[in-house]
Amino acid sequence: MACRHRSSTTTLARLAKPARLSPRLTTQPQVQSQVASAVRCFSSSRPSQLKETRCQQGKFTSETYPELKRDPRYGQVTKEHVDYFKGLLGTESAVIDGVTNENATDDIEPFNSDWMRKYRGHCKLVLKPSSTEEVSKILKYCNDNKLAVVPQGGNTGLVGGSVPVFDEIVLNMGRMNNIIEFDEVSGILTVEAGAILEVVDQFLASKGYIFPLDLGAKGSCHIGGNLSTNAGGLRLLRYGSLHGTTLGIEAVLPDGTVVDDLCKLRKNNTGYDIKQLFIGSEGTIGVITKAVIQCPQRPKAQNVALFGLESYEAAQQAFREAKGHLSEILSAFELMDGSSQALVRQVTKKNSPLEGEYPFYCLIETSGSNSDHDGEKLQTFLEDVMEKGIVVDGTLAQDETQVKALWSFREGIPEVLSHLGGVYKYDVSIPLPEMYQLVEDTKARVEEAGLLGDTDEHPVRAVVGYGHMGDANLHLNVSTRRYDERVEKVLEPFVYEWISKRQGSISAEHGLGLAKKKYIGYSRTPTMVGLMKQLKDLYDPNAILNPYKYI
Ligand code: FAD
Ligand code: 2HG
Ligand code: ZN
Repeated sequence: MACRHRSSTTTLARLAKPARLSPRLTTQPQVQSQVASAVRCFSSSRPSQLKETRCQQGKFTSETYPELKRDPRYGQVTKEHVDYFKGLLGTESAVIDGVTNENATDDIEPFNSDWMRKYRGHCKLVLKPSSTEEVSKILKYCNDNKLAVVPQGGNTGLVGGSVPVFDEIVLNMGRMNNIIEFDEVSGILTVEAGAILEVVDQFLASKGYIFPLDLGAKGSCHIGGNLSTNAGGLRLLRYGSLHGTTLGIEAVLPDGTVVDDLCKLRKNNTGYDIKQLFIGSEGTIGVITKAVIQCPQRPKAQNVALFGLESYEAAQQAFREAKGHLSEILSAFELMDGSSQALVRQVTKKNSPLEGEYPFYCLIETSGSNSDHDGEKLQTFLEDVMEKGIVVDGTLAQDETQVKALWSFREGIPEVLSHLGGVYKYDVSIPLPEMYQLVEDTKARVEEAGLLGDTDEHPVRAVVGYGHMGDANLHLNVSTRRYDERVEKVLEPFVYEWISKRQGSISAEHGLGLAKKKYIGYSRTPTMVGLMKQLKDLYDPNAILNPYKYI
């Protein structure tokens, strides 16, 4: 796909120390006068393509966590129920029936297991509605018959929230994938919840707009899933959170009530902003069926640079300088540590884009409307950080292929780690000065416990840190050869206590799901948790939606 139209280029010849830039990629920033579609209009991490290489799906969640018991309040799904759903949804493909058909197990398995292959349910019935009316009828019937339901989007969630624990029905939104309306003047998009993020973004690209969220799972995740997790992603720094860019929502409550708040106004101060409750509630109070999103103009000029740095301190200085020099055109500031990059190189067999190896790397993206202006700003920034010795080595993408290549060293990390075995993931917000210390302290703890090593008897292969430094959001990933209870015990609640002591958040962007069910109290006061429970009881008095998860 042709993503970039090149016009003039400005060189980095004025750089004080151009020789320090890697010779493998050229020293000219990519600038262009017009970009018709996404600069990164690819999905480097299409989860569905990778499953074969990952660790085999093992235990059921109910075996891993024997303390979780099936709630006897819920009914068992029977043939009679299945007949009702088949009558309602009509086509065969809309109902995957493992209740009356024993041969359906293989078809149901992808809906039962999560992307990490860590959580696995016992669901026997998958429903795929094609309209809000069908969602409403399904939920009403389930509520009346006390059948538990797990709403599911692209199933790329990383906290075990998108798959059942026991025999909950999976309500998969994949058939509700229409782009309903787009206003080319205001940039306001109305879309069904099951539309895939990348597909929506490509549509917007054809209109000169961009979706305000971008993340590595874009080839699979749904807009409804993005809203339900309040996903943050790679450009939150620039476009803000979905709490700000979502103008309207349509959702169905567990009793079948359709909440139509498909507001297309930027300003609407008429009482409580109820739609915000659905954003980030992880399918526990309603099923999102449609959304209205304010989409920004697609940037005409985009540049990506990758730097090597000697310390975390230098990374912080580089961020400060980047904000100072690049301000409104800075669209991403990502951090990767040397260990994460070593694993990327090991698995992908790709050469580093820089000459040497560094303890830290930063990826910077700028997005603007005037290529000459952006090029100039970037050049001054680069000169500055190199002259000051903040950045030791750096490289600037020159064309779309290089842009993709540089991003792949960041976006590819989760995929590479999952290829190597199990991963204990901690997605946390910590004030920047102490952010990376968590990785070092965790590594020391795992080492002390004798769990980290190069040989097979050590369950832990590496402790790595990377993430959205521009948002003070760290991804601490403990890469293992296999999931091992001893590792989890060493990590939890240690990591959560560490974060709580620093007033951080135990879930920056992925949500709580099942993984952090027990730990919400490390980031929320009893009063806040109590208010959440009240809301849950109000919206879902029979607790049929996404049970056993954080609330
Ligand atoms: P699912 O995984 O299917 O569901 C997630 C949760 O939302 C579940 O609790 C589910 O019950 C609920 N849900 C889904 N759809 C609906 C609906 N229509 N109504 C109500 N509830 C619903 N996340 C980030 O924030 N930033 C990143 O940068 C990022 N990068 C990722 C990279 C990779 C390679 C992977 C695998 C994941 C990444 N994620 C990231 C996590 C994940 O992609 C996001 O959380 C995403 O928003 C989930 O969308 P989904 O459609 O896959 O939802
Ligand atoms: C990312 O930023 C995602 O790449 C995934 O949020 C992080 O896998 C993780 O821990
Ligand atoms: Zn992330």
